[in-house]
Amino acid sequence: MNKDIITVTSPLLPDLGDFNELLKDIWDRKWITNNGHYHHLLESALAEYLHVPYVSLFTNGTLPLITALQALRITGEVITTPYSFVATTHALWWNGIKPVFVDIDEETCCIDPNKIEAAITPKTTAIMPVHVYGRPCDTEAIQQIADKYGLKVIYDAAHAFGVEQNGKSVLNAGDISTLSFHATKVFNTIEGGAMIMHDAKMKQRIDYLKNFGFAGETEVVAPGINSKMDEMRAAYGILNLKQVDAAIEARHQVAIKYREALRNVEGVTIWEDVFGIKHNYSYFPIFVDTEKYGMSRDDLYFKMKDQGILGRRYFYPLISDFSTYRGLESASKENLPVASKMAEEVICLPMHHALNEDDIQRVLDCIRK
Ligand code: T4K
Repeated sequence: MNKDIITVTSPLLPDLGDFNELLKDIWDRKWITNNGHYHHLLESALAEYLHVPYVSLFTNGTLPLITALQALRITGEVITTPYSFVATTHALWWNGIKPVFVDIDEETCCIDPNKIEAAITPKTTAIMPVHVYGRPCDTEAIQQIADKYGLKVIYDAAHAFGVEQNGKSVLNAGDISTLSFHATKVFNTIEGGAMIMHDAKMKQRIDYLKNFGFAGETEVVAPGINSKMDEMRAAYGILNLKQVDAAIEARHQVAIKYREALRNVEGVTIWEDVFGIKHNYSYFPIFVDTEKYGMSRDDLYFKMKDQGILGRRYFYPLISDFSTYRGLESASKENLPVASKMAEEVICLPMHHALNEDDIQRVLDCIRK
């Protein structure tokens, strides 16, 4: 057995020499956090790269979710998906909001717009969908429902860095979108995140909120929090932004090889690229049908593990199955048949810029044999 471990992802790291140069500059400036030089540079560079009007940097991808709900004064109930990382629902809970889970669409694993209206009650104030694996939600259908019922839409776009649909960034959909720049993401700042908003007024409000609500030395305009990105991580982000296109292209090449080899494997469903979408290849999910494949998802998952191939079952268990949430009415399996099925079948294969031919072959051999 080959003992080299192949992990589901591996962080994109800037050149250490280049990073040292920027660190030296930060040391010289003696300004290490609180809206510094590199913070400004990264916000502008990201707005340009992502084709969005305003970016506000955060210290991770969870705090912009929590802060967005505060900024839009969301209360009561929010419709969301159970098929995500647990931070999506936690952000609601931290705001004292009741999550209402709605089932997902099998083609995208994103919230199914056809099932949203039935979950709306007089207490519903917003929808919080997730662009799972970077596949865009049906943003038009979701916006139509939101407009009809006067609801806000906050997209958890943690996986959707750089994703475009018909030439437009998906990050411009809804009222606010949030990103994660965690080490495991396509673009990372070690820990980090961002919020995308449409107007200068909201950008200003968010910038206050992430700095304790300070609107000047002696004025606090809201009960804000501290979620500012420091200068070291902003500088690291500037360097990573320069190589992220190459990293995405390297991921694309891995996806091509996986697809060629797995397209005709009985019982294994893979996703193809969708016309009109600029994908970021952040994850490569496969879905295993036990009967047709002749082995269950978990058996394949543990077989891979035994061979040092650390795929991950993102997103199993469903958020609605965690003890914190499973008492909610909307968390029942009967309410979430598609999400339950996908969570039982999914394995995210290793997918990152540094996978080599041998790694890819080992993954494929393990699945095909
Ligand atoms: N919304 C959504 C939809 C999200 O997916 C996430 C985060 C968030 C919100 C919240 O954003 P953040 O607050 O995290 O910025 C990981 C990440 O910690 C998490 O950011 C991510 N989603 C989630 C899907 O995955 P784990 O527990 O699976 O990570 P971990 O530590 O097991 O790492 C996975 C693999 O990555 C390792 O096996 C090896 C590799 N790795 C990881 C790290 C941290 C490295 O090679 N180097 C590293 O430094 O949660």
